[in-house]
Amino acid sequence: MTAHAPPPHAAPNAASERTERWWHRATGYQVYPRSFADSNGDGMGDIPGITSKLGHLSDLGIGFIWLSPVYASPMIDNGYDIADYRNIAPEFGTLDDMDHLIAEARERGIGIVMDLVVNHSSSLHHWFQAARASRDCAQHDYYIWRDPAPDGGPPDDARAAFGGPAWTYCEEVGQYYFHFFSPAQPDLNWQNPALRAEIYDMMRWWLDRGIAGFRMDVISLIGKDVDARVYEEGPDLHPFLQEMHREVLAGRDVLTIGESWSVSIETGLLYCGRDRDELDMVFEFSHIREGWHPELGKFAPKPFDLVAFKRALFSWQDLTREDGWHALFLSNHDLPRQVSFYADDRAHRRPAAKTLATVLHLLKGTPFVYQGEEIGMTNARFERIDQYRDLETLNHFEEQIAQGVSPEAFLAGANRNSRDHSRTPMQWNAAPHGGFTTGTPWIQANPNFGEVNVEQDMVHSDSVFAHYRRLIALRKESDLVTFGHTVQLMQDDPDIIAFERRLGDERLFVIANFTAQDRERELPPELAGQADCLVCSHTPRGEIPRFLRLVPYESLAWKL
Ligand code: TEU
Ligand code: CA
Repeated sequence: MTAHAPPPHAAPNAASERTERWWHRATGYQVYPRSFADSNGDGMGDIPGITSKLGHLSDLGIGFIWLSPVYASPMIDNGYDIADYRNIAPEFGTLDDMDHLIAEARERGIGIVMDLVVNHSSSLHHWFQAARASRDCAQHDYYIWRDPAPDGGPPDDARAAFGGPAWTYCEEVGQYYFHFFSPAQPDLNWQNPALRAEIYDMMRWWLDRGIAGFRMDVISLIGKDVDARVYEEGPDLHPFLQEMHREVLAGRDVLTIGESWSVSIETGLLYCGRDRDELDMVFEFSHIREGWHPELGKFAPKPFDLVAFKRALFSWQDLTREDGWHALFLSNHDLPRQVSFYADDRAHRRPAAKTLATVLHLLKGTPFVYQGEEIGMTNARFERIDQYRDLETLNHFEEQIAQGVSPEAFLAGANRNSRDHSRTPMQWNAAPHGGFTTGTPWIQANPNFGEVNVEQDMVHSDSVFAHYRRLIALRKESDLVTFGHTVQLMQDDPDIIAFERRLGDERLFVIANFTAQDRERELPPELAGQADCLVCSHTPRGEIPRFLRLVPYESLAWKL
C-alpha cells in the first residue's frame, strides 16, 4: 500500500456496495512537464521544476498528480513517443530526480500517477530498431507488419490520426508497419504474448518505485484487429485489460484511469464495472466531442450547444449511479483552455472559470484539474502558423491548405481548439515568460501572463485558486459530494446547468448561469427556503428563493 492511501473502509453509500478507495475523495492534477516549471533556464520544464512547485499543489489540496510522459523520447509527440520506458528524458532530468519527486510528493500526501503509453512506442525504441532491420528477430512481431498490396502500395487506405496514411513502408523488411498516430509512433502488437509480458514487467517496475498508478494512453486501441479495420474497442481489449489486472494490478492499492475516445454509455461499465477487474475509471470524451464540428472535426468548431453538452455529461452521471466511477474533466493537454472554449476569457474570466469548476467539482466522480486551470488560464490566440508547435495542428494545416481551406479559416479554428493552448508555459508570476523560465521557452508564453498568473490570482479577493481549493476540500469532507447520486434539473434550458446530489436525506442543490447576461429562473417549490450556501462564485446567499436571479456566470451550491 502506498503511503498516501488512507486505510480502506466501507463507503457510506450502501447502494454502491463498494469499499471506499483513497481516490474516491481525491482530486487529480495533470502536469504537462515541458510546460510546468523550468529549473535550469533551458526553456524546457523539468522534474526538479515540478518538485519545486509541490507547495502550490499541496495548498490546492490535490490527492495525486497525473504526470504526462517524462520517459526517454525523441519528442516528436512531446513524449507520447517513448524510446525507453525505464528511463527519463535527459531534458526532464534523471531517475534519481524522479525518485526524489515521488518521495517529496508522498511526504505531502500526493501520489504520482504515471502516463502509460503502450499502444505504440517511438520508432527509436530498440525493439522497433531491431524489428525494422530484420524479420527474423523476436522483436519483429512486437509491431504490426503486413505485406504490400499487389500494386506495391499499403495494405489498405487507413489514415493516421495526425494526417497521412496509417501504413509506412520499410525497405529492409519489404513490409508496411501500422501506426494509428504518426510514423514515428509504430503500434505495438498486443497479440504477441512476449510483448505483453515485457509491458507488465515494466509496469511492476514502476509500481515498485512507489508510484500511485497509471493513466493509460488510448488504451481502448490495444485490442485492435487491423485486418478487419477495427481499431477502437477491438475484440481483445477486455481480455487484455483483465490479464493486465491479474499480472500487474491485483492486490495493489493503486489508481488506473484509461483514456478512450470511443467508450460510450453502452461500453463504459465494461472497463470500470465493479466485477470487471479492469480499470478504476475512464476518461471519456462524449461531452468534449459535442464542441466539435460533426463532419469537419476539431479545426472547424461549431457554436457551443449547452443542452447537448449536458446530455453527454449527465448520461455518465446516470451510468455510474450504482456501479463504475466517472473521471471528471474539461481540460487536458490535448484540449483548449476551458474558460476560453466554454465560457468567456475576457470580461467575465474569473467568474466563468469559477463556475466551470463549481459544476464539474460538484458532480459525482474524481475531478481532474489541468495545470493553470486553477488560475483561469486562457487560450493563446496565435497570429501565425509558425507560432504553433504541435504536430497535429501543423500536419492538419498542411493537409487542409492543400484541400483549399484558407489559412485564416484554419487559424481561426486552431485558435479555438488547437492542443497548443494548454501547452503554453504555466504562468507563475509577472516576470518574463510568466516566471516559467529564465531562458527562452520552447513555446511562447501567453502574452496575458502579466495579468493572469498565480501570484496575481492569490492576492485577488476574487481568487480562482481559492475557489478550487474550497471545492477540493469539500469533496474530502463531504460524503454527499463524494458519494451522492446526481439528478439533473432544467435539462432543456440552453443557458443554465442545474442539478441535485442526494445521499440518504441529505441534498445539495447546484445552479450555474452559463451566459454573459443575467438570468432569472423559477425554482422547484420544495427547494426554496433556508439552506446552507456551501459554494458561490460571487457572494453567498442565505436562502434559496422561489425566483432566483443570477448575474453573468454566477454559480451557487446550497446544502438543504
Ligand atoms: O491522445 C489520444 C488521441 O486520440 C488524440 O490524438 C486526440 O484525438 C487528439 O489529441 C485530439 O485532438 C493521446 C494523448 O493524450 C495525446 O497527447 C497523444 O498525442 C496521443 O494519445 C498519441 O499518444
Ligand atoms: Ca529545464
